[in-house]
Amino acid sequence: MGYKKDMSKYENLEGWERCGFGEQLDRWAEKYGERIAVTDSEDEISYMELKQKADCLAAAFLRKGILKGDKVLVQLPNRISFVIVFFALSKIGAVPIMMLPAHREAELEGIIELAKPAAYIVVEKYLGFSYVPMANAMKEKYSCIRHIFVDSESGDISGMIAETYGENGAFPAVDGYETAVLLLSGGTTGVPKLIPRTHTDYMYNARMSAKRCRLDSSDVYLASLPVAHNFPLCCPGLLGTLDVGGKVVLASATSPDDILDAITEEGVTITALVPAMVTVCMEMLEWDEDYDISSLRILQVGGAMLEDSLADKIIEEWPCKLMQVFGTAEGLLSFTSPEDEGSLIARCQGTPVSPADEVKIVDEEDKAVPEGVFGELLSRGPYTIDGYYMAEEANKKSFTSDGFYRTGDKAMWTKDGRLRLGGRIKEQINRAGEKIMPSEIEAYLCRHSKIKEAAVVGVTDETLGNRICAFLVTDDEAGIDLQEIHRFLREIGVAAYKMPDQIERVETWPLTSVGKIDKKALERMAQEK
Ligand code: J2J
Repeated sequence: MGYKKDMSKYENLEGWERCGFGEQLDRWAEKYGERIAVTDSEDEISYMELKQKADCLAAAFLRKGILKGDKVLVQLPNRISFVIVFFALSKIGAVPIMMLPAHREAELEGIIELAKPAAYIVVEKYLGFSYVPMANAMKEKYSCIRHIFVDSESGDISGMIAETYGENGAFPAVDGYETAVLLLSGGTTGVPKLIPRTHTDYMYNARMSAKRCRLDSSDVYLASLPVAHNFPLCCPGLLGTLDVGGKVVLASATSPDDILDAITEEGVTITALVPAMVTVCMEMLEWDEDYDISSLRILQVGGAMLEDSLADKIIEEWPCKLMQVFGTAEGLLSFTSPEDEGSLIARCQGTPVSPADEVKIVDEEDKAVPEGVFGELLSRGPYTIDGYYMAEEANKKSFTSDGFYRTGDKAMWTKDGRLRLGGRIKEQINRAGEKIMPSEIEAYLCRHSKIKEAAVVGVTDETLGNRICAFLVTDDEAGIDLQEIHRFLREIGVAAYKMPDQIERVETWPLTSVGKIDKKALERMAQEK
């Protein structure tokens, strides 16, 4: 056992509250009543209704045998049912695992083997994909999954809510220091990792983010990234907006027209995007003048390196404040402030959102580096985890002995005391904000009969940040093309965002002085093609 965080250390912090999300929702319902809490492309729901429906669904989950502490895979897109499910599970102390709609069998299997979920909640169909056969196959293969609940027009979730309507279930007591949610980590190794966040630390995360954004009940927050991601869920996202009595708009897909339509129609005041999305939205705005984004107060941009030139362009062209957001699902958040000068916002990722965040930037020997020098960013604090879920070995690598999380990111302190990120130290591909472990893709590729060896690298790409390039040693003269690789990866159930964008065949590997595959050399080779 490594370092264990002492939660009592944080009890005097403003915004720190030992309370579950279920109880938070009850208070919000009392305070904000009939105000609209959430809208999606089909419906809207008030705070009071949200509480009532979450109560009904919680009672139904209990009745079906979901117990406190059970893990539940949740794979729902951005729609109101996601929010009801989240709070219903919170109310009974069951723990949602935040799968993305893009995940397929390969990702699910890793997570199921790790967390042994008791149930799996899926949408019936989304973006042309039917989830029920996949869910059934998982239930068939893994006996831990006792239930599948389907969110459909006619189906389970709404039926379960209707069935228990008006029932006032007694729910198990939930302590704020218990795990509220398991988030997925981008990770740097081949094994999937889950991030356990407690009710208290996650609410604190939302509140400190909301405070930095000066969020209040007049705000309309647009979630266009998949809301299972930490950024739109809690930074301040859905949870931070509900806490202040604002309105959350859930966009059903992350496309520029959906985003710009929602901003125009809903009077959105704040939204969160990854740099790649900002670029396409700007292109769209250039040739379609019907959009009106004048309601925007803050545009949060994070999840991947924001080029200086794009930051300057946003500041010049968007009618709102740019907020640079450096975030990790493991905890640490660092944002610029709405009051900062534009020139400063454009060149840094601000300061940690909590006064109790401890941040260190260190060299290879874990010694602090001076201002202006890049090193690895480490963090510890009230809402940063002290370990991944059930991952003792991985934790030894990802945390220092005194509990600092090693982000694997290169960062420096600027002369005005701000953080500036400078890319990755540890291997990880960041494709339009989605994190991809090269070793995971390499393992999938090696399952193909024609592929003998594979090395995957992230290559700098103007729109995506990184594109995925796979170098292959094959035993087939005729070779293998990108289409065949995609078909194969789809067949074995790999999420679409992990598909290589480029493949290159090699006969031999360039090697480093210690005899490892020289990935820097591969990156250069891929770039030149
Ligand atoms: C460079 N790299 C960044 C930034 C994250 C808000 C925003 C993003 C995430 C997120 C999040 C970056 N510049 N501004 O959880 O709440 C890269 C770093 C980091 C990794 C974390 C949030 N903002 N990154 O992206 O857990 O490499 O969280 O370590 O998915 O994204 O990824 P993730």
